[in-house]
Amino acid sequence: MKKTIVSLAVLALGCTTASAEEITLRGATAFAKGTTFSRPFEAFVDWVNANGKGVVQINYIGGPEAVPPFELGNAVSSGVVDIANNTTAFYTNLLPEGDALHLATNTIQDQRENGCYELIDQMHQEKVNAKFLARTGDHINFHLYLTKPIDGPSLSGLTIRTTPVYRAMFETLGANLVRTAPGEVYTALERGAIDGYGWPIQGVLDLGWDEQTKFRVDPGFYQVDVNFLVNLDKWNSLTDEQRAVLEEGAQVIEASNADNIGINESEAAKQAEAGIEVITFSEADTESWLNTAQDAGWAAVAEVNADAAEQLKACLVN
Ligand code: 173
Repeated sequence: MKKTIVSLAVLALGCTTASAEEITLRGATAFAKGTTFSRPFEAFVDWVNANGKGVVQINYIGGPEAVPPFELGNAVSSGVVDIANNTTAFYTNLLPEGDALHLATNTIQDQRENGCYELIDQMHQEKVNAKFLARTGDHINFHLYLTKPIDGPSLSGLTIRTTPVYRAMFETLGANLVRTAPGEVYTALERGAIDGYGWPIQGVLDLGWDEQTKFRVDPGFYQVDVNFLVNLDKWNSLTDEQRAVLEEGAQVIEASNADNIGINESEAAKQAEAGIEVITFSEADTESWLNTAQDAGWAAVAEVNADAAEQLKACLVN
């Protein structure tokens, strides 16, 4: 009898939550609104707002003008924003081992299949107080862009704008580093305060940096991770139906990561049209460029958390 009452109560409770009112999440992005690395998130917001009517909606409050990029991790962790579009490089204060994510050579679809997604989600839940909902940016490499030419991997004597993505590699190659948010790059170039900067293959023209950029070093290295994070307390308070909308939308957007392969090509063509020349090295120097990227990147993660580095490498690199 007691058992029946308890199950009825559980059922009743289930019904109440299932028919809960529509919830609106506050969303923010670390990148300027309408630019390359905000676009997948904006497509996600549109998808949720179209498919989640009566269930879950997102109020997109904005980009760096609303929350500074390096503060957005704290904002989603504390619940100041409910859902954030952010890259691990901007929240290393909370998850230093997150630097491993851009060292991935496989895709988020592979990571969902091989268990890496759960591991990454768990790390985010424990250290960022956030649900790791989605990863965008697969297939997009990072590059070094310069205002003056170089003829080999040495960056000695150059001052380069960095984020944690490029720090270990560029430091190993001898550069002087200045860490800035993307919003400060244009002015730093204009003033001659930097000789170059790290940035992905996409987005340079979007930000108008082509006006101040003369060279791009090929090949690119690493792989962009721009992630959707949901405050964990908020996530835990959602109904199954609300979560299902967000998870379905996340996977729809992740499927479109494949489009990046074509977009990369058209971005490279646009850079060439804008007068950005490509610098390539000898075969041996190219190999050392790429090896330094990988080795310095993983060594930096291992220094922070050797166990995490080992576990992540096993499922991010194949
Ligand atoms: O260079 C950066 O600001 C950076 O780290 C980054 C990460 C992901 C996408 C674009 C830029």
